[in-house]
Amino acid sequence: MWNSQLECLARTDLEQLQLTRLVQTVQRTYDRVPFYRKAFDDAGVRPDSIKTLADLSRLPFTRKSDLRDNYPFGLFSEPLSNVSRLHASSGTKGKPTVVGYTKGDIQVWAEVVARSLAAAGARPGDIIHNSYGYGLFTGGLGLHYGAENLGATVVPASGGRTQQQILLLQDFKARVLCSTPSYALNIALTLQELGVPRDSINLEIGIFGAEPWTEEFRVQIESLLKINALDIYGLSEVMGPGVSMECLQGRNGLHIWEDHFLPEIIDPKTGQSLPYGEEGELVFTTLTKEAIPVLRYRTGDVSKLTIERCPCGRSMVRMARVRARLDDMLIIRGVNLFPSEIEKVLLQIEELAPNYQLVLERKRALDTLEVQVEITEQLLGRWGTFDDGHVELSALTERIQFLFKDGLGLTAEVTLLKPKSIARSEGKAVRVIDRRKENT
Ligand code: DLL
Repeated sequence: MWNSQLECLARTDLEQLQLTRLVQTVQRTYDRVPFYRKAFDDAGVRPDSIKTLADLSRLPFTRKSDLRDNYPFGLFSEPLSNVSRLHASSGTKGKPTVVGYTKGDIQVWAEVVARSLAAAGARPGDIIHNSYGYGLFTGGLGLHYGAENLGATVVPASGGRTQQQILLLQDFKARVLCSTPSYALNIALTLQELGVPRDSINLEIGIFGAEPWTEEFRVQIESLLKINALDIYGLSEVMGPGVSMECLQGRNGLHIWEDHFLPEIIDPKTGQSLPYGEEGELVFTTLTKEAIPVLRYRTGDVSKLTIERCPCGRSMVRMARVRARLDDMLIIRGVNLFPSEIEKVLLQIEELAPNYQLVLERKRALDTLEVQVEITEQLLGRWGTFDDGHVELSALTERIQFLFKDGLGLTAEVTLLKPKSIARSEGKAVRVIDRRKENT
């Protein structure tokens, strides 16, 4: 354990620490950020009326749109002269959201990422191959500083140039791979295609996150790469990677580093806090952030919390693997579902590779879904050729459609593709292609 004193802190002491830090954060935001001052005044909440952790629920929420509306630096609580780094989200759905870090913030970040790496079984002296993108995305530098803090040797590979990354994995003998799960799959499939023997690489641990992935995906990656694959979570608005991490002993939920990030689960419709064990939207309040603290930030991520003891001995609450993002919910002919539910079905079918895409279209005011998925190299080898008239192709398509209907109540068109038809991920995978706007 990287910091057993804090990671195993008795709950009463932890809650006391959280309260002290919450009060400071509330006062800091009220005094320094006009947006928060107005939000407090509008809600009729005085900062000095926050006396217990339960008072948290009286504070107003912060949303991604608030960061965008105050673009770029409007929610900062420090002058830029004290901000030593900026990161931003990709901004594919509008203006990017910009976040800043003081030197102190970067130290805290390196601490929580070092804890996360150690929880996954990484050790000082390890070689850590970091394929998260470097740049405005928080993944690359976030893992980088944490790995250096741990005392590891980092290979700052970033995303892409997969064949070269494989050479580096073979020659430098990294024990730990940090990447998105979809990029890890890309590496695994490229290894197979190049005929690289598994024992020419030394990987034992994968630290995968930044996008939703299912337990079924984990099983596939673990068996392809012969490693332990563990889940790391985070978001730029709260810090970046290392807000929470699954531990090697428990492998069942991610410990939230609660001395820095105060979690809640709320009902996304009513905003009411939900008890442990109930699924809802994950909300975070930062407790130590200096440059851009956030109060009750609505992540849009669906999860639940548990306080049950973990075999690793850490006292910090765990969040369940993120099931989906609320805005990724699909509504197909009256059936509501998340892409991860489709992934679960697809990955149970041996003949299919874990490469898929969901294409949404609008035809005569109805939303339709086409599931495009690759068959495995092994199946192609058995079939010899791949053509539309292949009898087994239509039998397999029907079987998948039946499983969708039976398990999810979903009617979807299924298109089977040859291996390597879908562009391989180099960072966050693009799973959903929404053509509905083009059709209206
Ligand atoms: O993705 C930070 C990160 C980098 C996390 C590297 C883990 C590893 P953003 O680009 O701001 O930050 O995207 C944050 O990604 O709200 C989730 O929807 C999703 N996400 C992050 N980690 C996971 C995960 C980084 N382990 C958004 N499982 C979050 C599922 C995840 N979704």
